[in-house]
Amino acid sequence: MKLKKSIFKIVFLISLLGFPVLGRLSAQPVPGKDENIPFLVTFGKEGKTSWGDDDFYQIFFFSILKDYTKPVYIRVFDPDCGGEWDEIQGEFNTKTKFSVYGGKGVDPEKNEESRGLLKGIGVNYKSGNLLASKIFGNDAKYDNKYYTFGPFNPSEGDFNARWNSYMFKIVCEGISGDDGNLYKYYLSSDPDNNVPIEGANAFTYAYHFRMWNDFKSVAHIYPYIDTGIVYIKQKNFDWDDDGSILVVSRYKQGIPVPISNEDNWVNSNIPIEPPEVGSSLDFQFHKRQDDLVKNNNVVIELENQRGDALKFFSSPIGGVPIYQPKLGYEKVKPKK
Ligand SMILES: [Ca+2]
Ligand SMILES: [Ca+2]
Ligand SMILES: [Ca+2]
Repeated sequence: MKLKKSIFKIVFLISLLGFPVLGRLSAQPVPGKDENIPFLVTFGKEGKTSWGDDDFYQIFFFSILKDYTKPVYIRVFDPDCGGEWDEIQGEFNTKTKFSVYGGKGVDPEKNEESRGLLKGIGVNYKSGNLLASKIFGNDAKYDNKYYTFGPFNPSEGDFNARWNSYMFKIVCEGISGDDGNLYKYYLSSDPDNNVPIEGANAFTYAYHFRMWNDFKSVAHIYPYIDTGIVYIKQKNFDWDDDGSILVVSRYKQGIPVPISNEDNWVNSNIPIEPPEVGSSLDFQFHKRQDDLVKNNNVVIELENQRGDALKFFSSPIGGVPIYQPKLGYEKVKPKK
């Protein structure tokens, strides 16, 4: 038992240091295991954008390899807005709608609207066949618990040949009220437990998340750099001037990017080098060390030089990128 405990400790410490943990091809918790993000966040649409959600909805995609033919479930942790975890404004009066889509129109590589980034009248990010939907208010029945959507047959998804996978989409919308709903997802083969599905993954194009209320905590998100990318434009929203955001990769030791403060977007361009193509970047979110910024909600989006949005994968493609000094050297500029 003691040995087991120390092995666990070592693995845990290694994972904190950012080394890839082996045997982890199947992991569909959202946020992902390596991300160190406590929750996704979506506010009711009567909320203020200064609380950290720019558009009051969030879209995630799940991909399931073609060979997997058993039923799948999408489990939502703490789907209600009230009780534990959630961010109260006045009283809890927020209603949140979760909707699962499959079929034609879901695949965001074929249908740009499906990504949820285009704004304006007539834009439909709810494309595809609605497979299941439920509205949650302040309901103790679902507080600090999972609600399970499904079963879904993987072939009900939208097939994408490039990834050899069926795609599903889950949309979370804050349809009324002004509180922040904090929640998490898990793509599972079991309706009552979190059982990973081999070869599955999850991704989004606009990541809305909550930071830990902890000085030492570093959050990570992992965009994938596809072929043909020369530079990327990063956009971060409502970072509350909370420390620094660094970009790490096989080639970059840590490049700080300009950060947002309150209710604003800050953009900048980051060059991409050939050794970075076909791997993931590690966007690291380091909290400031003087005053603790509490309940920091933030939004991140990326696009390439052609204005095409990048995916953030919950399980980084190619694993967590580790800086390799032999490839080059770029010094971290410490902030403050
Ligand atoms: Ca409220
Ligand atoms: Ca919640
Ligand atoms: Ca914020």
